[in-house]
Amino acid sequence: MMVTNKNYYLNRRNFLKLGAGAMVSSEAIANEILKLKDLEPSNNEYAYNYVNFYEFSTDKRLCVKLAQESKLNEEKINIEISGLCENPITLTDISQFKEVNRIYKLRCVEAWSMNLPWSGFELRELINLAKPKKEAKFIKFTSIFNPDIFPDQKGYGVIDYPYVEGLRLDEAMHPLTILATKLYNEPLKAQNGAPIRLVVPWKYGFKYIKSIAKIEFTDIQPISSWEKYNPNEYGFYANVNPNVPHPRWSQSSHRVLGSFFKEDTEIFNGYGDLVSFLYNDLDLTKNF
Ligand SMILES: Nc1nc2c(c(=O)[nH]1)N[C@H]1C(S)=C(S)[C@@H](COP(=O)(O)O)O[C@H]1N2
Ligand SMILES: [Mo]
Repeated sequence: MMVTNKNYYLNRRNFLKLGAGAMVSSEAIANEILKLKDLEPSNNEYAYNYVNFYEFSTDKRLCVKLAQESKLNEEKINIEISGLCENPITLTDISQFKEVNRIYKLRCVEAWSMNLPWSGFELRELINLAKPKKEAKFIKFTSIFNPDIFPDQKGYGVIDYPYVEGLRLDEAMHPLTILATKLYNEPLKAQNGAPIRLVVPWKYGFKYIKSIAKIEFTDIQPISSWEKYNPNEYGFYANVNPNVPHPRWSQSSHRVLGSFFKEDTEIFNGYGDLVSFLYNDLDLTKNF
């Protein structure tokens, strides 16, 4: 069965209040987001075995084996939150945040997708706790750096480590953006970014930074690992966009893992009704 994204529709008027930052917990948005649950999760064999985690390996299956045998399994949540905020903290206890369960479509830049049932909490809860200063415009995320855990961090890696990602503060405050600690109702497996990782469903999968160790509020746009690796191929925004091809392949359609069929790729991965207001002033062709 092919899953479509037509399961939700947004009351735009109520949502725009969110854009203005006034009503962050609008009931209308909460209801729309709850409807996302109508998406049917892919068979979990894909999420568990078809994995991108370069710190272990570029080979999708080998990195699963290496992750399962690694010391990453012993890591507890420990995120240093710093930079331009009033309340820098080390986050170890997430019980203070409301647990949310979200089934989202993940669209990888490599042109495949799967539907994943995440549990975690909205990133904006953590941001509100940290109290960003006025000058803070971006959030920079950094993965764990530990060569005893990650073989590709010994010597020269395939990409520069630690893995870094970033969001604009308003993207990070969006209620669709979550930090996930569980997948398929189980604590994140090592290969999926234990103990805690980012999920931003309207962006390509490489934004979903795994095994987060650090979160910083900044006034300048962070340079993400893939952007640094090749800025012509991987931009900062990484919004799913069928109209902007990757220099080496089309992004107009993708393979749905577990299905024989290809599916047309939708702008913002089908979440445009909920997020397009964030980009009214942006040329999406230049800011890909
Ligand atoms: N630290 C880190 N995070 C990462 C990656 C990585 O190599 N290292 N790969 C990214 C890519 S390209 C994708 S598609 C998703 C894949 O997440 P999954 O393997 O849990 O499905 O994680 C992203 N997060
Ligand atoms: Mo990816």
